[in-house]
Amino acid sequence: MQGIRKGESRAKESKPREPGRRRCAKCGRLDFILMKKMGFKSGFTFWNLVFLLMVSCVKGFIYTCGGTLKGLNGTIESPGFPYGYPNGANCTWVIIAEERNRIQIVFQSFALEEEYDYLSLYDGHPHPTNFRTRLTGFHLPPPVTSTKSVFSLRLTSDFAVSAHGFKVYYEGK
Ligand SMILES: [Ca+2]
Repeated sequence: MQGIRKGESRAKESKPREPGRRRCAKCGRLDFILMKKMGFKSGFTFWNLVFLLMVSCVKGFIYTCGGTLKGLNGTIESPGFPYGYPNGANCTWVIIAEERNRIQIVFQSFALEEEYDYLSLYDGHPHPTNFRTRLTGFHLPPPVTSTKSVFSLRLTSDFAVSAHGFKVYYEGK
């Protein structure tokens, strides 16, 4: 299975990555319009405005989601599945099973922009010491079973190009 926006992906590869410029293209236009309306009353007003726009730009870029799941079983889908997850996603799901139980996750669908967007798996809470593997691309990963009663997934995407996303079934055993 290939990405849903193959053309877009290729266009991206042919150009050098310019995160600052791409991320703030909208803000740049807004900046210009606002400056025109307000005029340059003073340097202080101008730099205040630039700072506010930079803050709103960075805020608008990050998309957070996820949550804590405590049921015996269930499914997790990336936001927007299967029509594409947002750019700038930083979503963490923590699955908590009953004590002494293990958690098995079975992938039902998986498509993330290869080498740019990732799903990180943690055998426990989403802490670097629990890091298990990082998945990307368009191949369905094999099932994974935790060694503890907690298992976490974290989706991170960059600033451009999306794909279907993922869907997993989890079960406490
Ligand atoms: Ca991406």
